[in-house]
Amino acid sequence: MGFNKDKTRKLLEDIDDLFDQLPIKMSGKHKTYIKNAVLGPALNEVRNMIEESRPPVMMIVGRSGHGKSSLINALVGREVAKVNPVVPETQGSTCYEVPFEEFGATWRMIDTRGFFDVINPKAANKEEAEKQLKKEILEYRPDIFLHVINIKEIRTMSKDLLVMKDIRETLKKEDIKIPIVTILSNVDILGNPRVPIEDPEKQGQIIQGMNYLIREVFQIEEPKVKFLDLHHPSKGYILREDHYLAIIPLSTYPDNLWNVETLEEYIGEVLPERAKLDYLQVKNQTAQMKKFTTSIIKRFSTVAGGVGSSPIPIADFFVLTPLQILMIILIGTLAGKEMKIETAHEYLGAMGLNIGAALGFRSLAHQLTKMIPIGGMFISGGIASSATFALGKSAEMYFFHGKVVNPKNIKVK
Ligand SMILES: Nc1nc2c(ncn2[C@@H]2O[C@H](COP(=O)(O)OP(=O)(O)O)[C@@H](O)[C@H]2O)c(=O)[nH]1
Ligand SMILES: [Mg+2]
Repeated sequence: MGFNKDKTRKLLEDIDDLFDQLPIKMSGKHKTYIKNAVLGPALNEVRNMIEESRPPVMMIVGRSGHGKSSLINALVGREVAKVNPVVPETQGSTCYEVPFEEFGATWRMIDTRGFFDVINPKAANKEEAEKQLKKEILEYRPDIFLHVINIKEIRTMSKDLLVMKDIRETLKKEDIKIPIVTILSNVDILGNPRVPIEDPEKQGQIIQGMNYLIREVFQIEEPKVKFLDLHHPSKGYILREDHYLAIIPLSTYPDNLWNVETLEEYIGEVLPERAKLDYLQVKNQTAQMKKFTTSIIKRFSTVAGGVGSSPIPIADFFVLTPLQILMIILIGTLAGKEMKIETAHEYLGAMGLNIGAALGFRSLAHQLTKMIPIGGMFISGGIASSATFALGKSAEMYFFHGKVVNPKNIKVK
């Protein structure tokens, strides 16, 4: 699974070779023209998507003992940061490079250990704290801040929250928009620890905690606040006018995890495009992944449409097949399949085509043309584009939802 960079390069080379091997009846000059006009842009698109993708960088701030390490472990799904029941004395940030080998992905988690602890709660050395944090921000360039606050202590944390608010505003002036999520940890031990988190009274306490923050600390009017989950207000708030500030209550206690998935989804939505691939592959979020798929299908159909509008009359649908095979494999990979030719085999087999196990790229191309509705003598841009679009949608239904729908039965607007 996953978009390993080496595998991607190899696949793109194979696709390029495939085009040269196809028995297309046209002169070398025309063939080169079509290759540059059709395959070139698609290969570049994929190359950019993969080459430019980079690990997401998440910076975790908050006082010692409030649950930073526990949060890192809950997000990553295994223990990477040491959880300390006793407040440690060491200071300074730790950057965890977290590999997910099975997905070919990496995350960068920065634990700003004890950073806020230098602020004396009585003396107002807010400035010093801000200066230090800004230095680290410039060093690590985080995509998101996760500010962890033990929900039981929110009433004494307004200084820390305002430091974050200030930092956010300074950055905004420089046109740097880094989302901040205020995490309210330890909701499981709010009130009576024995009572389940779903208990109405506990839910009420969670909501009270969030309301306190928006009213008293951030001083936001309630109409500007939206629920992250419409049916469960306790799962978190987000600022309606400014998508980049959210409050999410959590329990990261390993035996009693609660609401971590709301945070995971929110992160998936707000990360910059380049950092999304490494994040979403690990978190396997179908909704967000489908956005990638949608844009790939659109791009590839547009590129295919270029065939029909080329000055050379083309009677051969073969010219489109390398592009389409690549598209099928990409969609499969986004849905968690391996990035290799077998993924395209699997799809065509599911569509009822007789695909032998040992078939190579060329035979695959032959089979593929059987699925494409051919409209007339020459390929028009419209047909090339809509056939590619329908094929992409069909592959999406298959890989993401396990549905077998022939592209011929897909209506293209
Ligand atoms: N019950 C409960 N305990 C938590 C939660 N988050 C952290 N803890 C505990 O609080 C202590 C400090 O947590 P840790 O993650 O090391 O905090 P850090 O100092 O901010 O990194 C540990 O004993 C954790 O097990 C939570 O959501 N619920
Ligand atoms: Mg820690």
